[in-house]
Amino acid sequence: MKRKDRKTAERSRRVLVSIAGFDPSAGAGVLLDIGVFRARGFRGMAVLTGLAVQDTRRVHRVLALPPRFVLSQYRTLAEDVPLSGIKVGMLGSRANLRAAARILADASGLPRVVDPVLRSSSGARLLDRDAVPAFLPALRGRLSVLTPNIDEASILAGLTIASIEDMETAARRLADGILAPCLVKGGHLAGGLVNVLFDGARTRIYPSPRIPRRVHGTGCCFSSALLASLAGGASLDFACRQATRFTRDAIRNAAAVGRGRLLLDFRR
Ligand code: PXL
Repeated sequence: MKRKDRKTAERSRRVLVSIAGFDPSAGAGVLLDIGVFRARGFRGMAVLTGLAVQDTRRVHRVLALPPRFVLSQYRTLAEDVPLSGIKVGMLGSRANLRAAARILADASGLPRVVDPVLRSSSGARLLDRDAVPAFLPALRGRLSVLTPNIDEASILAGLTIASIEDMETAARRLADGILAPCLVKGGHLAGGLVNVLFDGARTRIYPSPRIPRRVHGTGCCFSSALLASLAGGASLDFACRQATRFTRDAIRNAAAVGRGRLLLDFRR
């Protein structure tokens, strides 16, 4: 077997797990995450935190699963399968935030990307209100990188974000709060699109052309692609560059499948 083929075969046996919600349209949540892991050469598995009633237009309802069930799904899987990285997305409830904190502490040797999902693109609440103030303290010291969008960064850091400088301030504040790097995704800011990373020492900026298309799932896509790069051995800087590009391409390839938002697509 050629060296490149052997490397591909080795990677496809490696497993990344998404701890997140179920979107039946596969536009976001664990189905999308597994698609990204696959496109980046990894096998994907999932631990469900909740279920949505959802189409491409909006989220109609969300049901959070019991935290013991979430923990049990993870621990059963992790005892059997060697995992190469963890991504946390929608959690639904404060109890599931605590469950995720325990899972992340158990997996301290692995790359762990946390996407602090608060609302869907259509505005539905995906984390109970009482869990929001508990979010940073619960995960402090238990992750490799946090990936909020502008709205999430603004709520979690407690400031209004209207510029790239504000994004930097929020990234710093959040990084201090969780004791890990923070990348603020700029997709929802007017003007040019940039992602802003504060890695604990310095700020880095990742520009990307804005593609004016009504999509959803870009947050899930970015955080999953970031995890795949980190699990593949990339530096945080290079992983952020790769994930920015991967997400841009997924938006470019997005297709109108239902009557609502476009669904992302990936090329291998
Ligand atoms: O895009 C955020 C998100 C995450 N997870 C699930 C979702 C959504 C948005 O709709 O449904 C399950």
